[in-house]
Amino acid sequence: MTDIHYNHKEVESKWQQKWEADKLYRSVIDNSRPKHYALTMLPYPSGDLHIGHWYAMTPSDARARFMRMKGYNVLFPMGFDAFGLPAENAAIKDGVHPMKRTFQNIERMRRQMKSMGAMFDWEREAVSASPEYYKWTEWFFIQLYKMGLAYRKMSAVDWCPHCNTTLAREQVWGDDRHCERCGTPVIKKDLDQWFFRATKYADELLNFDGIDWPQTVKTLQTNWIDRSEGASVVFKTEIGNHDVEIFTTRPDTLWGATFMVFSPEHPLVNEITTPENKVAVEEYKTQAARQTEIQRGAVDKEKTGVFTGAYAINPVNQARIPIWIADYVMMSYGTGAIMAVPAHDERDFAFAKKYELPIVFVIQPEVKSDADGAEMNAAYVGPGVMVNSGMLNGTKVNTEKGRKNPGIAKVLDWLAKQGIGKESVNYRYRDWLISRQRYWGAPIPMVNCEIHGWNPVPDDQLPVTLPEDVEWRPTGESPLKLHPTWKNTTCPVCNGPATRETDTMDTFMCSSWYHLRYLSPHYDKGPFDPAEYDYWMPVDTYTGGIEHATMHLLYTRFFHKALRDAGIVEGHEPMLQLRNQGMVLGEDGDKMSKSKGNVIAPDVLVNKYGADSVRAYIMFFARWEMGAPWDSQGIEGAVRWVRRVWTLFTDSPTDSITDSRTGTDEVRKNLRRKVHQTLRKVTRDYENFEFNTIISSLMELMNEMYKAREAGAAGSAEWSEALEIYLKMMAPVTPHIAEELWAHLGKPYSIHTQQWPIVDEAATKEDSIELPVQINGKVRDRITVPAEATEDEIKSAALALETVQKFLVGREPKKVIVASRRLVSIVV
Ligand code: ANZ
Repeated sequence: MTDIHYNHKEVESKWQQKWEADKLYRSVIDNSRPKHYALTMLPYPSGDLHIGHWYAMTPSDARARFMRMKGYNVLFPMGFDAFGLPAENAAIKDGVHPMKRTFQNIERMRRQMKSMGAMFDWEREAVSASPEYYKWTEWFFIQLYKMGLAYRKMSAVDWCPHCNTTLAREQVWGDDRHCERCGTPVIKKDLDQWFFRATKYADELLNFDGIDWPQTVKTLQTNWIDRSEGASVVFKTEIGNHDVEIFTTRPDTLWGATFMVFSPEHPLVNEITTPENKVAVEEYKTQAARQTEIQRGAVDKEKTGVFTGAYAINPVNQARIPIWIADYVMMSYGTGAIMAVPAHDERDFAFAKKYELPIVFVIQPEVKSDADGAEMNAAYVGPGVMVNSGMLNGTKVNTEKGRKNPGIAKVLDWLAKQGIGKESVNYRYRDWLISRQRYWGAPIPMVNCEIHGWNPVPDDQLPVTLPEDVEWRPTGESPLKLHPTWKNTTCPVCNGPATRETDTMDTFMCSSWYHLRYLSPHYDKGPFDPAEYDYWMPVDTYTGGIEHATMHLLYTRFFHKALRDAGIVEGHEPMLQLRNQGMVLGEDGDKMSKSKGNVIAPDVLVNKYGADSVRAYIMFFARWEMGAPWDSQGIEGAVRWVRRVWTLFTDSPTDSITDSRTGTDEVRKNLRRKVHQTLRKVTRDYENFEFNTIISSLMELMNEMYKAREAGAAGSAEWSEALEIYLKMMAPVTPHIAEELWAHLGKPYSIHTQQWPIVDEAATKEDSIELPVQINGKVRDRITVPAEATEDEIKSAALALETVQKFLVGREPKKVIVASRRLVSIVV
């Protein structure tokens, strides 16, 4: 086996088979060891594992292996997020059943994943499209329904005309609002839909206490939820006396509201519009519907709108103000109607200027004494004093939001006392739209009866399984609806004829709880085995892409909180620590895509270089959280490292011999120092997910070991220790070759169950230290002193320097300071 040439194919397949046969990566409850649940995002079974999967998974695997060697009982599971549109779109295109395609793809990808040599515990594999999984997805839906967290509502939804389905807000991308999956521009459509009341948890989701998540993800979620404090105030229409509620962040400007603007979709528009304005209003509504919200909301967009002919009464001063409709007011935010304060809001200002509406100044800057609406050429948005505001004149307002602003707090109290308005918080965050008009998803387990309305399917009838005999037609209706019999059932209340919900669930529902299914993927008395839950949860480290920040990573937090309130899970958060990897780009620096022809296929690389080299290169070529363009030349460096390690180990004496051939004391001591210094650094790097510097440290140590061997160190105890520590440090990165060389050293199988070596701090100490010497704050020289030198010894060594003597010219220095043994500072 001490081949000169390293045969990666033979070595890797040999160990993969042995590890599998020995169940080396099987994770079971073990109360004698601390547990570590390492979770990495599960793939969609697209059919081929791409380099991005490797980039996400193999460093996560290395980290999990490191934790295992550190003494943790590690759970590192893998599965497939197997429902979803692509399989169904493909079925429509070429007729292959999504179930067949999906399970074939899984088969293939599982094989590819095994080639990574990762420590996945395949006995815990969970596949969201299997009935034993989606039974519990359905069951969870019912639990949320029973808690009042699932409800049905008619609403205008985002609709992809190509995929023929509704999309959640998160699945609508870009300024042009296109479908996340197929790129088609999204339109609005009215449909009866199921929602989860995620907004109930909006405030709690803004709280990240107790979890170690990247600031970027926390910021993205915070901005996504977009909490905004203000007031809701009711205006009355002059005719019809309708209540119109508005949301404003500036209740202090109420006296400056000189008109109202309704969203063109506002339900009162038809009623209040006077006959002579009907035509113009209808025309305007039609053209507004053609635009996206982003286009409509752009600050610099030319403001347009039409007068409805109706008026409202401003409740603070009884002013009669006109009601307009304009597309810059969105039905999806606040109440869909605003009070317009042109003097202090830029959009309202532009609108008032264009349509010659009055501008009333109500916040006076403290410095600039006289300003008048008519002369303003921009809205004033700064701090100041309330004027033209009746009783509240003189109130100072700063630019803080909500109650934190004493002026606004005063206004809010006044409004409440007068019964005009109340404090209110508004979120951009919406309830989660669950319904999809598709086949390949978990059925929504609800039944509708003419007498008893909607009721959940009884537990003993779960899962509601998908029928296999369906027809593929892109009709906009789910094939479940077109199926001749599937939807017919009986009412759980009266047993009379009833129909099933034919929509399926958003696949993000399946991935919101997969970490729980891994605990016991075949358990049938509940979604998970409570004993497994108690031992393994919560997830200790979660790794995956940041692109999920406002989707999966937010859904799963909401879902956990809902399950907590249902008494199903414990704790406030499902995943304690999150780390995001960056992206591997094509060699051209662009995102990899088939159409650009810049896709790197891991299978080809594994075949050519071996999994260990691919893993090592992936960890080496970029800071993990940053990512970088792929570099086909660069991988040769990793390959060379692996080969040189092989040679170093197979081409050196391994037995301890204690004669003159083992190098000088100096050589052996230096080797040991370097080994333990590297170990300290590498340990820290594994802990911090700094994979690239692990590899560079190992490369550096290897060079030192070659030098030490030249100097005769091979065969010494220090040499043996170096070999052993070296293999342990590389084992998480390159598990196969490490196992092979471990066996070559005659050590007991398996290296992956060995304890992580402990740093001998004493051995890491340098013999001497070098310090810069400053004179009057400027570095003028350096000194080298023995590592154990005292402060006084360092001082006299510094003062003895020729450079220092020149500066002193015979005088005594004013001050000599040795700053934490790092720097000598002399003041002359
Ligand atoms: C009067 C006012 C005066 C406002 C002023 C601002 C400045 P954020 O911070 O994003 O929550 N608004 C409310 N609903 C709207 C809708 N559906 N479409 C477009 N605009 C809407 O913004 C809240 C502010 O945005 C609200 O406060 C309202 O304008 C506007 F000097 O009310 B404001």
